[in-house]
Amino acid sequence: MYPKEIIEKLIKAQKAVVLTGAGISAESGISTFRGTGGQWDKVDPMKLATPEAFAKDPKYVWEWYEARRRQLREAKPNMGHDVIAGMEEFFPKFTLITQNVDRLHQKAGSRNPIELHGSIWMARCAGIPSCGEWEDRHELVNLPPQCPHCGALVRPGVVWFGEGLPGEAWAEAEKAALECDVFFVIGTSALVHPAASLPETAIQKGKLVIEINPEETPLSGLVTLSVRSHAGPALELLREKLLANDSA
Ligand code: BJW
Ligand code: ZN
Repeated sequence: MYPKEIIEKLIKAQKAVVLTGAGISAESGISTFRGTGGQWDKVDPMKLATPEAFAKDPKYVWEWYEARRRQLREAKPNMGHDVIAGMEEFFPKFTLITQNVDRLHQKAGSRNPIELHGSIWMARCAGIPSCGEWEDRHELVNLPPQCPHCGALVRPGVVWFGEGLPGEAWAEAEKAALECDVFFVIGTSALVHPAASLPETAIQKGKLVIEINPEETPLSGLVTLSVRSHAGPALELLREKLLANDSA
């Protein structure tokens, strides 16, 4: 699965970046968005993951996120999350970038992941214009609450289609992609931009790019190594190989 020369390069790498998508949480029982069994087989993303959808039917959108929060409260990180958390100790400089809003990386012990698409555990004022109020949202409530500051509705603190990514998070992610020695892209269909442009940048810059995904993606033919496997077992094997070689 991992050629010897790749392992040797990884042992020497100083700066590593990991970009994750919904597939990393699949082994924790959380559905991905696209593909068979994905959430968007059952529901239309344009009726749920856009500001227009929330404006039209805030209750419907809120209930979908509430159902996901309910499921996530019980979810546990899996082997993939654990190995990625351990990479912080292995590589001298390590940056975790995630598109996921579930915070399972943090539950596994990753210290400071860059959340490109926000967090389902945050909420913010949906007023037009917004008063800018943000809040932690762990308590489950069936209806979108009102902003304590201005009285407008509160919306999930995630990034929907057509919305810009958090500026600081994006700048940090781009910088990490430009400066890294190795870029891992794990469990993402690589269809959603601008997140998918990060591995594309790393590829263009001639970095070592390793994809882990049981399915082919638009990146598969372009990366240095495409590991066609589920993230948990592939990352567990990688950890074994790195630790064995590191102490050899
Ligand atoms: C496993 C596995 C296992 C299974 N192990 N793997 C350039 C070109 C075309 C379009 C655009 C473009 N630039 C911008 C756009 C528009 C749009 C976009 O990208 N659209 C495309 C889909 C066509 N992008 C945006 O709108 C973004 N904003 C933006 O560009 O702002 C600038 C702007 C502003 C104003 C006007 C114009 C521009 C924002 C994107 C926000 C995405 N939000 C969502 C919802 C978040 C909230 C929520 O969770 O509800 O983010 S959409 C959804 O997709 C979610 C994800 O983070 C994101 C990515 O999905 P991901 O993680 O890749 O999951 P899947 O399901 O797609 O794939 C799972 C993978 O796992 C699969 O490959 C499986 O094989 C694999 N897998 N089991 C490992 N065990
Ligand atoms: Zn407000």
